[in-house]
Amino acid sequence: MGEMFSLKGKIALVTGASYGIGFAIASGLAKAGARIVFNDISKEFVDKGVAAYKAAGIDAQGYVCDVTDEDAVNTMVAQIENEVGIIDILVNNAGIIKRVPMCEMSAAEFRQVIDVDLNAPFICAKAVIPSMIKKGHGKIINICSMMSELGRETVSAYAAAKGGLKMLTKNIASEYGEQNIQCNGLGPGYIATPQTAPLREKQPDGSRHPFDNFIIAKTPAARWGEPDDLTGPAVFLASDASNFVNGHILYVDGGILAYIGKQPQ
Ligand code: NAP
Ligand code: GCO
Repeated sequence: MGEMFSLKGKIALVTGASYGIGFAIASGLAKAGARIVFNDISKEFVDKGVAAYKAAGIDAQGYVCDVTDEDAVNTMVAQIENEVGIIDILVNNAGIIKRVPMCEMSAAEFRQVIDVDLNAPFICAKAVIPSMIKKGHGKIINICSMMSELGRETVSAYAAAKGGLKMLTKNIASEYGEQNIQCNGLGPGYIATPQTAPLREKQPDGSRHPFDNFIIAKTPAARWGEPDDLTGPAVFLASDASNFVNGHILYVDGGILAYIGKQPQ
């Protein structure tokens, strides 16, 4: 059974993985035997990431690359194939969010979120699929969201992107399943990372942020997720254990999507 979850001999590219969810997922894939390559948008963060992986006992290779830049992504993938080998596993993790009421959000801001959270996964998947086909297998994992299923105030661009990412996942699964490429989504709930730090900030009186209390009430597990909560599901979707799972969004949300929420006391 262990072999089924082994990633020995596999090369995994995790985008935007200097820290946060990407770092945790990459670390989990490494523990399962994968060779890790990752990118970030700045050399400073790539260098910090390489040091952090090293401190965790992981020999990760970092590349500076803006995932919205198709030429840069194609150059990075060619460099990885030349220096490390063909990418077996792609995790489209890099992402941004802008929390702005829709009617106050500029079209440029909306487009920027769509560019990173939806166009970039398309660009990165398109860059790795040809070699996966030649190799005879591939795994693509798109990091979706609660906002792939639900809306909320101020996150219109992000929800549109993550909803689109759910359908891009299903479409890649449909178009390349015959070439033994499985494309699935991982849908984290509310996870404690820099991206959600503003939603968890202590109030001036030392009390919890109202949104923090809201999420605790909406989550059966009554806690925020940790990035490490995602590593097991990620290894499953990256391994042979999921070879007949395709086009599925695996929500790792502590039960948020199943729960109406705790009745206010
Ligand atoms: P994060 O802490 O903000 O980290 C995002 C990472 O993506 C950073 O390393 C960032 O690099 C990188 N990035 C952003 N734009 C990029 C670009 N154009 N090119 C390359 N790298 C880029 O976010 P996170 O919480 O770890 O989230 C990671 C993924 O999970 C995102 O797709 C997010 O939407 C999704 N997600 C998060 C949660 C949550 O509750 N945290 C829940 C569901 C889904 P820089 O720091 O250099 O900009
Ligand atoms: C927000 C949060 C969420 C999480 C995540 C939930 O402002 O609502 O940032 O969007 O990041 O996507 O799954």
